[in-house]
Amino acid sequence: MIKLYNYELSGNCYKLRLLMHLLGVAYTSVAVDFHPGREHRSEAFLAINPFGQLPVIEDGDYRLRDAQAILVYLASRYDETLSWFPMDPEARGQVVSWLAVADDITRTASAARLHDALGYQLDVETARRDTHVLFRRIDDHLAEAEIAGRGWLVGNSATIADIACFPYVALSHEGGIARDSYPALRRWIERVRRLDGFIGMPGIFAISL
Ligand SMILES: N[C@@H](CCC(=O)N[C@@H](CS)C(=O)NCC(=O)O)C(=O)O
Repeated sequence: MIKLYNYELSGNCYKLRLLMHLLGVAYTSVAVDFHPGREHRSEAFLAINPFGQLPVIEDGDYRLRDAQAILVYLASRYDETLSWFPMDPEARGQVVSWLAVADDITRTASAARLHDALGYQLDVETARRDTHVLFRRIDDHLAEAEIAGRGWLVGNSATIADIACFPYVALSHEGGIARDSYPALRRWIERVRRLDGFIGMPGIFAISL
């Protein structure tokens, strides 16, 4: 069974829990005391991931770090529908371009949240300003997609691009970043929350249908 090195409040860990639920993939969690214990910097954890970051998974003898890489792995290995990481070369390229945006969202919106929620010392104003630049671009992209009759970052159905970008967008208020000016972004959040098999996390609540 897959083993996830996990911190419940981490959006990067949550995106993996979410995809595994959506795919119906069983997993066990190993709790890592990210805060306040800083266990991700312990010698024992650095032996698992020398980059000192969560998340990490182990699937049998195979170990993989980096949330976006793990989404690619999980979809490629366990998605029988081939829809979460589509095979079409153009769609696949677009999905990967959004996985890179997900990392930008971690560097900005997640940083602001770490500042506000966990007291990290960092330049929160810059993090918030850069988040708004990203949110404006994502909102514009989603608004254009809606006009073309689509509701997702890539194509006509949800992909790992949506799962990768979703958590820290939906948690942005915890970093003092309002989403009032981004109506298409807000509608997209609701669509993700309505996915069959969706689970929430603290700060992101599942809709009871
Ligand atoms: N690109 C990495 C970023 C992961 C990341 O920033 N993880 C956070 C927890 S959510 C972390 O471990 N931060 C500690 C650090 O970077 O020192 C990924 O997507 O997995």
